[in-house]
Order: sequence, then C-alpha cells, then structure tokens
Amino acid sequence: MDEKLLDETTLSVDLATQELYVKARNDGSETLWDRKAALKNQCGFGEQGVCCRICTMGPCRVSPIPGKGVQKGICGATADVIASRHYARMVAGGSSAHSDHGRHIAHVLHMASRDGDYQIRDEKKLLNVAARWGVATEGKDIYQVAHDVAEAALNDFGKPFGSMVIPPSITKQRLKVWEDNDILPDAIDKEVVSIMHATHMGCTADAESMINLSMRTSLTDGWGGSYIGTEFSDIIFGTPMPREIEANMGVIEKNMVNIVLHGHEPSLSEMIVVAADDPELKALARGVGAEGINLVGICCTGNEVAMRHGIKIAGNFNQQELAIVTGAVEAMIVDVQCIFPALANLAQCYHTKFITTSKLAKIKDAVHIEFDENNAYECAKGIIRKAVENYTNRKHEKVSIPTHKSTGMIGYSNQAIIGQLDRVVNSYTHKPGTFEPLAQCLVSGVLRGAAGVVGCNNPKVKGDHSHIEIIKKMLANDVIVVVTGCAAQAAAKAGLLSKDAVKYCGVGLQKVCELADIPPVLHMGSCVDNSRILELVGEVAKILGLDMSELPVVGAAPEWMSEKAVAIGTYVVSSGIDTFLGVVPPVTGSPEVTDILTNRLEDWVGAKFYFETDPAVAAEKMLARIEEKRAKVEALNVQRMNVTDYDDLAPAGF
Ligand code: XCC
Ligand code: SF4
Repeated sequence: MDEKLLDETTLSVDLATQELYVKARNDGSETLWDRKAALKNQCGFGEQGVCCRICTMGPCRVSPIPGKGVQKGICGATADVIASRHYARMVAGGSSAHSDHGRHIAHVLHMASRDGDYQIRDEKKLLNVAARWGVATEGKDIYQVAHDVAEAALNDFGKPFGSMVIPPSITKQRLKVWEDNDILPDAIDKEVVSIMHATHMGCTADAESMINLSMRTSLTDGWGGSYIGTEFSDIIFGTPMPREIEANMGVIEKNMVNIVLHGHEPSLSEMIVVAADDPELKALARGVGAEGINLVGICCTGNEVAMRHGIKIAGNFNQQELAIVTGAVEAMIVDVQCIFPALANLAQCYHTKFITTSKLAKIKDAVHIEFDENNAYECAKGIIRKAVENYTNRKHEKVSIPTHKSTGMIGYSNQAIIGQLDRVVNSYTHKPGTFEPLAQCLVSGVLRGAAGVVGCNNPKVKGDHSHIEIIKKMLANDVIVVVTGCAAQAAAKAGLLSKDAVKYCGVGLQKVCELADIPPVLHMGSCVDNSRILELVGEVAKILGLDMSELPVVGAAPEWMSEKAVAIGTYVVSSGIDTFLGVVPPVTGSPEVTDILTNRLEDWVGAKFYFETDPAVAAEKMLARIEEKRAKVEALNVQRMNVTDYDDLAPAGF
C-alpha cells in the first residue's frame, strides 16, 4: 500500500465511507482509493482517447496537441479517428451489457410458469406489452401470452430485417429526427456487432460517421435492451410502488447474518429475497446464534430489490469494499457488472464469503456457485445456507459497523408516479391515470423543469459530492429530480429521498410535493431503469404535443465511470435531452469529436453533451439550459386552457 496517508475527508462526503476507509487502513486492507494513489499519474494519452491498439502495427499514441509530436498512427488514423472509434466501442460495451441483461430477463419470462419459481406479477403490464410486440392475447392463458411475448422480444435481438420494435412512448417528432439522421436502429444485437465491425482496423475513419453510428447503437440500449429489462422485470417481479427504505452502512446488523447483494440483474436476488424468508433457513440462522437473516444491497441489484421489496441499501459503488470491511458480512453475492475483482482478496482478510454466480462474471479466488434459473429457489437457498453457516466464523474483534443511515421513499415507477399525480387531478379538466398534472406544472412554471441525475461513483470525484450538490441546487430552483443507479443511492444516504427534503426546495416544488405526497427526488430504479425516464419524458412531451428536445428537461451523470454510462448519455442526448458529464470522457485529444459531442450534436438531434467537472458550475448551466428550453412550453400556456379530448392524454401502454 502507498506510504502516504490519504485524508479520508477528501475521498467522500459520506461519513460512513470515511469511517470505514480509516478502518480499512487500520486493518491493513486496501481500497480503490489506495490503488488509485498507487497508480500515481494515469496515462494522459488514454485519458484523452488518443492511444489506439486496435491492430498490432500499434499501439499508436498520437499527440493531442496540433503541431506537437506524432499526428497519425501507422495506418494514418488521426486523433479524431482514434478517439471516435474508442468512444464508439465504449457505447458498444455499455449497450451490450444492458441489452444482454434485458435478454436474460426475457429468458426468465420465457420460463415463467404458474407453479414455478418465476411467476407473472403484473398481468396488466404484460398485456400492454403484448400489444406492442403484436402478440395475440384473446382466449390465451396468461402464461402462454408471457412466453409468446418473451419469444417475440428475444427474436427482436437478432431479427434479420427492419428496425427494432420501438416503444410507443417515443414522440413522432423524435422518430422523424432519428430517420432524418439515419440513426433509427436495426436489431439490438446487430447494431453492436456492426459498430464493432465499423471500428475494426481499416473501416470507419470519419469522426462524424463514427458518432452517428454510436448514437444508433446507443438507442438499441435505451429504447431496446434496457427497456425490455425494465418492463419484463416488472412483469415477473412486480412493478415498483412507493415504500420506505433505509440506506447506508448502518443497515448492516451486528447480531444478524448479513448478506450483501451486489451487481445488476434481479433474477437471482429476487429468489434470494424469497428464500431468506424460508422457515428452514431462519431456524438455521437461530441455530448458529444469529437473530435472523439481514439482506442488504449495493449498486443496481441493491436498487432492484429495494424498489420492489424495500430491501435496505448498504451503499453505492464506492462502498462495495467497505461493506466487507465492516467485518460483519457473512456473504457478498454478486451477479454481473460493476463488481471489483479486488473483492475476492479483500473477503479473505475478513471471514466474508465472496460468491460469484454468473458465467459472465467469474472472478479468480471467489467462491463460484453458478445460478441455475431452472432450479432457482433451491439454488438461492443453497447460497443463503453457505452464508448462514459462515456466521460462526465471524471475527468479532474485526467488526465495526458505522451507525450512519437515512430513511427515504423509493419505488417510483411511472405507474407509481401516475398514482401520486391522481391525487392532484383537477376533475373538471382531466381524467385520472395520466401525466397531465405534471405536464401542467411544467407549462405553468410551478415546476421550472426536471432533471435526471444518474450514474456511478468515480474516485476522480469526491464521492457522492457532485450528486448531492447538483440535486440540491435543482431543488432550490424548483426543478424536480429523478434519480437512478448509484446517484439514487447517494441521494438516499443524504436524506434527499425523504419527504422532509422539501426543506431544500423552492416554493413551487414544495407545493407540488405536498399535494402529490412525494419527495422532491424520485428514485426510479437501477441503471436499466433509465428507460423509465425515457418513457416519462416521452409521455409528457406527447401530452404537450412537443418533441422531447423541447421540454425543460436535462440529464446529468456527475460521477460516472462505466461504458454503460457512455451508452446511456448517448441515447439520452439522441432522445433530445441535454446531458451534463461530471467526468470528462476520453475524447478531448480529438478537437473534432469534442466539438461534435458538445456542439454539433445539437443541430443533429436538438441536444448535446456538456463536460463540466465543477458541480456548482454544472448546476448553473443545467438551470440556464432549463430556462432556455422553457420557451416552447410557455408558448403553450394559453392554448392549454381548454383541454377536451381526454383520450389524447392517455399514456401509451399503461
Ligand atoms: Fe452504479 Fe448500476 Fe454506475 Fe454501476 S454502472 S456504478 S450507477 S451500479 Ni450502471
Ligand atoms: Fe495504429 Fe492504425 Fe493499428 Fe490503430 S489501427 S493501432 S492507429 S495502425
């Protein structure tokens, strides 16, 4: 480990994180911050996206500074070509992760049965989704419908002709923008494969074309794979509804068997939640001297089970190691994505069993128990049994659990949001069951706009700081906030998901929260659930007869780190929503790619990226952009007074 001590208060604003970082140091355990410090200077060429190793004539690193050093790779690729190809491959990596997750959930839907481990929990949603996929439902058993829908979706991943099935929440103006820009995607898998082809040595060597292909691919994620992931999960596991949760390390219990669920896909964690209630396992826990079994979540698997079952959130990305450092975790069970390989060795310093479960995410030195959906419940029980039996190995002298935890509300699916909005429907002019009240608040200016704050932690940024700064600034300016992923968990820990957070709000937002009985920051789920945000923005735009790019709506990923975030940012911008990145993507070595992303995209799709590492400045710019975009909705202010055609307001697919 590095000799120089890091000041824990600079690593994260989260007090539990600071406390456990110090414990890790005292225990002689290494964390992400220690490894970052040990790296010293990170590679400047990589940072700016100008190192190419796509073929073995290279690696070729070209100078980002015009007139200085080597300007071209051996094949002649310029910084613009190299950076744009790298960007495209990040989009492909991110899209493939989300879409493969969606495909997996579709397979689970395909195996659902009335007396099996996986059942249908939201029939209404299934029937709505069936209509979109052109699946006949009349006179059919609901499980037959489920299997047909799953098959239709699975076929969409690789269908040979035509474009992928686009959800009905998209505006027709947006579809036209996609057609005009030639970014309406073909099949989901095909686009990822095509972009890998286009970035191969000797193919696309034009930044504009490369970013265009990236947008096309990213749309297969947001409106395709992720959308399927969310909707099918809701069908199988239930559509989330508002409930209270607790968040931060204080949710780990001293006298219980603690099991941390980490990763992304809900198919295993859902079974773990059910199995943890099994009388046999509860008795086993008492038998080893524990008071019971305590499930807690990290990252997006944590979000999935929190949204649907109120499972407590132990923390976000930065805290995955720290959960183990408490010394009180019997097992950390992981599926896919965002899992540090470092956890395997760290777990060995404590008594924790680090259990990998996916063929796609085996980690050396972990205990691998492959999850078998065909035998899901028994498999989940077996994994929990391992955790319970491990309780007696706990080294009590190594246990120290921070007391920090906050409470908040979670579970805001679009159905849940409509449920809350129904409380404020003006029965003279609207019918219930629509987003109309929200649209009206935006038009009147009671809400100035909406911001989606999403994404990861990244040790380049003080943990959670940017998320919280930006969210608070939005609230103070009457901008309602929706959150997903690790940003949502940062908000939960900071108490921003609590209804008490109205104290941070301007009067307009305060009033809306009181009337609709919501917190000002709505937790909409995991990273694939950014599809819920697309759906929401699309539906509100449709009510107002505007395109999504004409709404006073912005997105931000203040602390992002993963390829998935690049895919998300790209599909959000392609969907017409400006996106503020708090970590600069590795493209700045290319003047052209930087110009396309932060400038020219606006001409193509009506939205663009902003790179801004200072959260205070980012928040100012977000607010300015919202005010700028208010022009269109304000022009509607008068027209909207006489709404009579209710049917036009009904959202699609609800
Ligand atoms: Fe968190 Fe989704 Fe980012 Fe991973 S990627 S760090 S938000 S867990 Ni989605
Ligand atoms: Fe170098 Fe071109 Fe090969 Fe990239 S593709 S490594 S720039 S020769």
